[in-house]
Amino acid sequence: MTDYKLEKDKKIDINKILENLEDYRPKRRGWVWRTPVPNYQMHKFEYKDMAEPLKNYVPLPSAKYFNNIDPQGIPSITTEIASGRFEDDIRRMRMTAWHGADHIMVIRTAGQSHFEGLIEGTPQGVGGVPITRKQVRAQRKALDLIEEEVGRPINYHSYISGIAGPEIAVMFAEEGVNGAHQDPQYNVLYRNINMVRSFVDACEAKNVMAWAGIAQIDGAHNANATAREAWKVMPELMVQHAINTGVSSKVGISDSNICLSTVPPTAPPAPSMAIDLPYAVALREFFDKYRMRAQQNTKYMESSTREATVTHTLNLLISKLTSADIQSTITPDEGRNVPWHIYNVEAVDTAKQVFQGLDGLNDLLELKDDGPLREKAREIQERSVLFLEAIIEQGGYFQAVENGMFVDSGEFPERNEDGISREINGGIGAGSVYKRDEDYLAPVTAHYGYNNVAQYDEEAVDDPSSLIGGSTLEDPDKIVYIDELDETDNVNIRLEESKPYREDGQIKPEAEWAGDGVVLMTFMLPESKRVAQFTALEIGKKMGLEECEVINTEVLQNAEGTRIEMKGIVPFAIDKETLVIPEEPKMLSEDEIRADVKRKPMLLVAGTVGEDEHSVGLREIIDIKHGGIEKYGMKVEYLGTSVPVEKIVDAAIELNADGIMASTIISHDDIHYKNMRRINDLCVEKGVRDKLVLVAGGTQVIPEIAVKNGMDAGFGRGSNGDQVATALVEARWEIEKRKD
Ligand code: Z97
Repeated sequence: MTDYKLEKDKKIDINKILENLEDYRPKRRGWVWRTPVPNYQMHKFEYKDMAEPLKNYVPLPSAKYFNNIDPQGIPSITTEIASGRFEDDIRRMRMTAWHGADHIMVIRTAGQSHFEGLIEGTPQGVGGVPITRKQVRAQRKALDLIEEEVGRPINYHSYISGIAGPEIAVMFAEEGVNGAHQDPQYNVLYRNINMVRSFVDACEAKNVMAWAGIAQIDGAHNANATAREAWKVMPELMVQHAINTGVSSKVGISDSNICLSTVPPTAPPAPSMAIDLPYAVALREFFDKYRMRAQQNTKYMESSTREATVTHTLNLLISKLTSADIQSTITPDEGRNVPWHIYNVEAVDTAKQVFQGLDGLNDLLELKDDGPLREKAREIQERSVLFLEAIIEQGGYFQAVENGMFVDSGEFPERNEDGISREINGGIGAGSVYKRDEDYLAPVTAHYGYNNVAQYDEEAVDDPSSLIGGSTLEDPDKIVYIDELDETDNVNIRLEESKPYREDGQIKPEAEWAGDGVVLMTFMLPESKRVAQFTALEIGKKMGLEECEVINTEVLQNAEGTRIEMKGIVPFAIDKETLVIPEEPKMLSEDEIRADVKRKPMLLVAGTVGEDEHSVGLREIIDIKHGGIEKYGMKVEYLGTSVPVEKIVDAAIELNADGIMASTIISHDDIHYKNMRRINDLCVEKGVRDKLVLVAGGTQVIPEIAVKNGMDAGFGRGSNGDQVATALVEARWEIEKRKD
């Protein structure tokens, strides 16, 4: 445990996370599902499919119209975070948790599957994070704090794959990891690890996972991403799911912790719903006891976030219709391979938004019981049964892999003969599996298979680790904690370098690492694609950006224009100390303004004054269509343009108005301020200044100078109706106070 607590307006302190890490023990073990709250009442709505809400959160932008509620759907929401520096990822975890993520998946550094054992320390990774005890412990500790802050358990996840799978499983059980990919077929097909070794290791690893309550996700999504035509592997995917599910179940993982990693096999412009929905239905029917982790299709994901988000949304509709249990989000920019903070948050928001919007859908619609949906689902199921039979005919799984049955791009039973083939006695770790001797004894917990404990102590048969007074699973003090092994590649060195941006008030833009300076720009160039790309780079250079790279190009029309997204690095930092930040204007809420107008109607006289014909700004402030003050029930007598100052004051007196709203754009010879002064002076002369609220606006108006010239409030460029309404109500309160 730790005394350190997060404060919502303060950054998480990575130094505090690293402090006394050697003594840190995780708060809990095992996967936690969200708690559904049927018929949940929030704001003015009754939700059908929502889980318990968060204590601290960032709602969607439009939540401001709905009392800032942030309903949380029932599926857990996954975000994949791994920039290569685990310390920076911790801040991203906190940001995504506030947006609704409760399944944080850490992608591993390239090639960790081929590491013979555990890695130690905190080296920087490539395309992911090196998974080590120190890194896992630090992130779990941070998540223990973050889950307390948001008020919901957060599941932490990485991979139990590769040649060191069982060692990683034990480390994950010791460190409180809650979910993991574990699928021996991944080792075999994608990492060329020997198949016998992989299945033996899987039994050991899954047994440890069962003990620790770690949810297991399979690796079938990789077939989808690898096959040339991903929709054709549907029958095989069902078989891959079945094989892994079968092993997990036999080893003892509970049904509710066995999750299938499913991916809709197509994306537009394919007619995706007609193919993907029957597939999801077929899966649900075959594997109804188990959980579905629905992952976005990455095979057909390019660098357009817009396109990726639409595919994601279609995928989410399938998740909703088939009740997925975990919704993965990836980052919608997976196609660019730029794992940025903003994209993780965006993707989590997309999933959250869709589940909010689709609440109650399954009460409104029903999937048809006949027609193409069922026919197609049935066909996929039949093809998968044929696939399974073909495996058995060939002599079993190992033989079928050797024969290249898997990841063939033909739709079974058609074959393209381009599947991945591995030899039974080949691959990494071949020949490393031995039958245990008769007197084999391992005094450890959650160990799979033959263990002759009885030869030593009959009483210890069900608890072999009692022979040594408990293994590391019972007695974490027995864990050997290694801090750092590499003096040049570790978190302390990186933290020293990024200190100015974390602790010393130097502010730089950030995409993934503290102080990386990366910015993203979107613009249109009225040129063809290649001309636009090279022009963009020149523009970046002239703007003073470094290492510019065009990361997305979309043609608007061959000759007329191209949409460019470019990243670059800002080479300077801004010192926080030098910033002059005016106090934030306080705004009344819509309800407060409405209540005051209801209490006492408000009438205003308005016009552009002097010789000024520019009425657009004033109309924006008045008209309900543009969010003007009319929407609060305020009445406005609009006198038009170029209204003489005397006329506007006389009209206010005659109508017994509450105030005057004067607008001027022209600022030559300070005429805008002179008009304000004259309005004020006339009101004083006529004895009404203490009865009328006076406000003035215009693009050149500086609020403080307007007040100096006799106004109650002034409004410059970018002001809106809400601000003016707030000022009017508050100024009228002042008048009433003075009268009392
Ligand atoms: C996901 N979007 O959801 P190494 N084991 C399995 C995997 O799928 C992966 C690894 C291990 C994806 C993430 C791809 N998956 C990216 C079943 C990777 C990675 O690279 O072999 O050391 O481990 O998982």
